[in-house]
Amino acid sequence: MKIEKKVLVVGLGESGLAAAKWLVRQGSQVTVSEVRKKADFNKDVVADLLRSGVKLEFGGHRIKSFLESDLIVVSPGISLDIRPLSQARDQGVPIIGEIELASRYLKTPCIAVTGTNGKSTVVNLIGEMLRKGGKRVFIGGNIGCPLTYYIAGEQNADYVILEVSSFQLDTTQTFSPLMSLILNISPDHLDRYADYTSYARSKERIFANQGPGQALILNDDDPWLRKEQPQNGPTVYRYGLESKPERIAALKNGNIEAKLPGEEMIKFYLERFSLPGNHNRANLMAAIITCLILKVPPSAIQEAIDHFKGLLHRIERVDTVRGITFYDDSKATNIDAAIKSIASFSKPVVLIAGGRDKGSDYHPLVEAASERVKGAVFLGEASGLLSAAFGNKISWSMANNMNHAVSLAFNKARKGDVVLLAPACASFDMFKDFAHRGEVFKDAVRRLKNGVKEDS
Ligand code: UMA
Repeated sequence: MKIEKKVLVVGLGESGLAAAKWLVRQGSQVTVSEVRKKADFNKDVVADLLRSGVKLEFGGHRIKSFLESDLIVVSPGISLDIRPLSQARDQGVPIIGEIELASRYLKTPCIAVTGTNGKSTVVNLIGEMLRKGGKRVFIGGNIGCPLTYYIAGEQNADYVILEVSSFQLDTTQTFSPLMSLILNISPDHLDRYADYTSYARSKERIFANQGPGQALILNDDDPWLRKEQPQNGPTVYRYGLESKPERIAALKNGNIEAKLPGEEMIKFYLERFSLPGNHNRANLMAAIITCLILKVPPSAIQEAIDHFKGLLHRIERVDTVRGITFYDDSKATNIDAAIKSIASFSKPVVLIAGGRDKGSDYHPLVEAASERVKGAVFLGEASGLLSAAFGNKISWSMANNMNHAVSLAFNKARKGDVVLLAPACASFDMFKDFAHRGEVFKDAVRRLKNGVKEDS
């Protein structure tokens, strides 16, 4: 495939760096445009890029560079509405993302997973099932490793399993995975999208270029996804908690039963499945269907179910202090994830929430909290919005930092209770990312434990 001559890479994060390095090796004239200053970047990375021939423009976007390019590769975290991009678009300069760029050169069959919540868990579940079935996999995309790093190598996996965000899907044009999965669509990133419908439409782009012979796997319990009927497109497979004729998989007596059309029903046992909540059982169904379609032996799938360890910062048990157990669900960065997180516990919960608001409506969280949440601690930029939404429904306090939040939550809890960090917000107001927030939370729990004399 022909590679464009003058390419502008916008943003020098993970995806921009990967794209710039690969493009320059293919012979493109690459310029990187980045709002931050040169001093904010690792010296070796900058020197390496300059040595390879990449031109670097730091400290702001120069419109001229955008207008003079043959192609713009924009990073997912950058709004497509910034002026230089809209001007370039108006002048007909093609704008794509790193996933679109890399997928044009991808030779390995691709399984793409999107959804508001659960993407990383499902990507890893599918990865484990395929590995247990003897296949080699590459896992990447929004989960952290840009797809470009894979196409830059030998491309020697049997399957590429890609986590794709709505931001990444906004800049796809020809991306057409062998299998695509949409796990759920609940309001998120409403600071970037006009409304929920635009956000949901962005998720639907995952199957926009799929056709016969390709698969689309949908959570039938999700009201938006239930209505999805692609015309002349991929084969659709639906799953949900309750058994229904149109569903390929459902729960039955605490286990999962799955039956592909024309094949025998297969039962998967969940006694050893370590992830809590029905939302994780639904996530598991999505992974099971994917692997059954790929003819992974059911015994390998069951083995992966039995041994799958949850991911960090996703309802991760941290420790127990004086009979109060702390859980880190820092990855619950939106309302729906926080609601599902709370619903995973049968014990009384003290909730720690807050962070950077994403234009969310917090009232559904208040409603869900009324059943199990006995107290709350709010933190970060959104704490005012949260306290206004919660009003006098439950007792809440405001914290200045994570140590303070953990100690306030500990004081509100009693033996047998759970303290849950499920922020319902982004982390970028106080932390580098959700993982950093989770680590700071775990550290605060450790400090608390060290400072508290345990009952004998
Ligand atoms: N920048 C500009 N101009 C702007 C705004 C930003 O130049 O107007 C620069 C920033 O200064 C920064 C760079 O752009 O240097 C950042 O680009 P980016 O935010 O796209 O970050 P990357 O490091 O490229 O990471 C992206 C994904 N980030 C986002 O979508 C926000 C990562 O997902 C992903 O792992 C990575 O590509 C590899 O594919 C993270 C994420 O938070 C985990 N995703 C969101 C989520 O899961 O909710 C969607």
